[in-house]
Amino acid sequence: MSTAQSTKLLSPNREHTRTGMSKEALKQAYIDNLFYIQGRFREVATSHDLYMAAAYTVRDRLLARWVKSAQAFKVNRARTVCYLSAEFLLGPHLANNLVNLGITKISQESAAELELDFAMILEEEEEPGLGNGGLGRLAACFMDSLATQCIPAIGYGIRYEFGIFDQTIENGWQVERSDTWLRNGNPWEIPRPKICFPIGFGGYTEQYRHADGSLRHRWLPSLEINGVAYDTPILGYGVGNVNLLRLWKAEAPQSFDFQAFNVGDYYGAVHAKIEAETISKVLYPNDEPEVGKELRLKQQFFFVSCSLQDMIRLHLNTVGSLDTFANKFVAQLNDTHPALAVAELMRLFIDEHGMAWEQAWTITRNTFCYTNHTLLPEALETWSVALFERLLPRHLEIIYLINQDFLNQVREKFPDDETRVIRMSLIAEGEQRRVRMANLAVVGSQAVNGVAALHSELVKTTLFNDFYDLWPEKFHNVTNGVSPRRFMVVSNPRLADLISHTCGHNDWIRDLSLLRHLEHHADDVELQQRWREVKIAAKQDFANWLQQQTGVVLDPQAMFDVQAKRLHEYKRQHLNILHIIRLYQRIQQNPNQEIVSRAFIFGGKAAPGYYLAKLIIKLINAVAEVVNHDPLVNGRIRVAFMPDFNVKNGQRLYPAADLSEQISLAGKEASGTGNMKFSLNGALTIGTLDGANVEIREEVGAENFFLFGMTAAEVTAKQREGYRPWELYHADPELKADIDLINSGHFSRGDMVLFRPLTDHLINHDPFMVLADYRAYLECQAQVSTAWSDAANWDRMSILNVARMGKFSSDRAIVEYAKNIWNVPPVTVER
Ligand code: GPK
Repeated sequence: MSTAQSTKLLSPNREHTRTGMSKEALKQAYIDNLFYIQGRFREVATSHDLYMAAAYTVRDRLLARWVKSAQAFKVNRARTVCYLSAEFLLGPHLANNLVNLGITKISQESAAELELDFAMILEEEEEPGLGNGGLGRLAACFMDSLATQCIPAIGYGIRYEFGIFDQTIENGWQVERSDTWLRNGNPWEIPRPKICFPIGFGGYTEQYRHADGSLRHRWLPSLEINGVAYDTPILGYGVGNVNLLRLWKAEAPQSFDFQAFNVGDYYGAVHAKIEAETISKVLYPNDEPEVGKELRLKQQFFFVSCSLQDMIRLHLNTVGSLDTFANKFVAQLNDTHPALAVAELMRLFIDEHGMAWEQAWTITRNTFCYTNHTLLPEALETWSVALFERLLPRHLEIIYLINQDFLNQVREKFPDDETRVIRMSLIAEGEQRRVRMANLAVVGSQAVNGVAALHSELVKTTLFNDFYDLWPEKFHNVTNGVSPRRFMVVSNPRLADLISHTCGHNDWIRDLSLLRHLEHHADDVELQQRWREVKIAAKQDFANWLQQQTGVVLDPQAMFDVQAKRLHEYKRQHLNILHIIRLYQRIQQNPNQEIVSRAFIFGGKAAPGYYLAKLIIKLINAVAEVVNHDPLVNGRIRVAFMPDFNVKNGQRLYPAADLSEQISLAGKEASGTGNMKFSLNGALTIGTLDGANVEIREEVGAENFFLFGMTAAEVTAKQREGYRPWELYHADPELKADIDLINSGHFSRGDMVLFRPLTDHLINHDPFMVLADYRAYLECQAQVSTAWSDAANWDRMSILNVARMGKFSSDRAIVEYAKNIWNVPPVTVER
């Protein structure tokens, strides 16, 4: 665009550039923003400047709706959901906001007229990676659906300065690099320096006589820091509703260094300031196992206290009394990370607002609901009483009091059952006494839910069986879902267009059950053909990107067999590798056999301290190195590890998959959500009866799902009778040959010890029963290959699969929460 053109665009008679949705208004706004916010004209603008101008253009349009929403919620005194989560794995905002505003097409046209590279501008955005995996991404999908379903909501979390690390692969190993997502600024957030709360740590508690004559407790912390709000608007799809994501940043108070400064310890004072600010510095990068670090507990208390103080402020602003707090708010605890909220709300009510214990407890219990996301024992949070006492002395007192009342209730209902009391206590006794956060969350909540039908059953019958005996009505299931906006419309526009064209409308984007209509067309040869073209095009796009990232070349005609998720033994990426090694050995033995060409694609990060998970990444890359260069294989199988699997790269991958690997040991994956993302993009699933796989299979039909492996009940039975993996290793010659080939150094340039920690562990312990499911997995994979060979039928299955996946929209999940758990009605905001 020439300077003359920009001048022409600056005409006085134009639609309002802050809110206008016409092409002219958008173009005008873009030029203005480039000029007035970035201080650039086109000829000298960097690609980042061009992105920022686009982001601000979109943000203005969000803000108009946001203010309107805030007004509507205030006037209506709307009941509001507060989603408390230590993680929000949002992914890039720009493309999603364009879709939700309904201006993707017109923006593309505007960009073209301004001679801008639209795709390059979208590519420029650095995603906020404020989460690890499924749990954090679920929170982000829920924010999208809350707004889309017009449910007034605030997401509360932490504004980590460094999100999940960036992963690179060097010499086959994972290398972590810090995620500096804020270095170029974040156009989507608005700092609110005046929304700021003091957060205490340490010190002691005492009783005192309050001015009103009552005897009260108070906490005198030894350290106080501030939490400052940073707000991001979250717009719903095709509605006027905008909700608020409010993330807290830790700052030292102004007065912080005053005393130290006066005695001359300026350096020490600055150091203390830095210390305070470390609280929101970095996300802990481990997915399920808890690290139990002091800073992590500080983070949890920090964001919980900020959020509750904010909720109290908001309520007192409009109502003036806390008696109705639980009518105004319902607070969802996303796992136990925010479970301290139970004790903190009690403290705020009692110590700060003079409420009586009984009333405070009733309101607290009516406020909270808790979602459990895992049964893995190593992931269940406990904190040592000693640490608790040092950091949060008043909260420990309150937890003891809650526990006393609670255990009396247990004794009343189950007399003479002290072992039950010991199991249910909020405190685990033993050499080192510990606070059980899950028990605190259950006791302090009115509703507890699991995230898939199987998981919720196991929650009732195993993990929280004692609590289920006491309060059966408290337990619910809400099967997870994913956002069809982000994981279909934004990430796979070709498929979205084909679906809309076939259905004759795009209403399915807000009511995913309407995908059913595709069933009528599953046998339509023309649709099958176009379906296939869409898939091939997505595979080609992905292959191009992957080649540029890794040098590995994939053939889009090959089956893309994909496993992308956090690296964890329970997810069994190593089972997948054993299958690849088996195919490789079969080719070595019989090079001329007919085999189905497959590209095995892996993606996922390992927790930096999880040695075996990192060794599995190394093994994948080692196998890739050999297989990809073997002349006998001759390209018929390819193995690739895509680096840095995050939301942005996931969006490239989901549309390209033919086969989705969901092969966790039954009973271990609470739900899974990647399974839904792949399936909604037309991949067929090979999977165990675990998590939401069970329901996916129910929906798409057993004949369209490749099932293998033990059931959760069989797993338990086998563990009970004694599992002996070494017997399986010796009994199955192919299994033995696969493991032995790893140990021979074949994939490690003769190094025979490199992978021993992994193979020894499999043979001698195998906690996730890889060997037990190995044979069934191979047989199932053979069925997959047979099915693939009938291309038309595969396409038909793929269409049916998508047609029947409507249940797995996060919109459905949010409507269930709103009706069955939260009791929150929608409030529609005019567009
Ligand atoms: C569960 F406990 C946890 C955790 O710390 N992090 C995490 O991502 C996942 N999860 C489960 O592993 C998935 O099965 C589930 O779909 C997801 O949470 C969302 O519920």
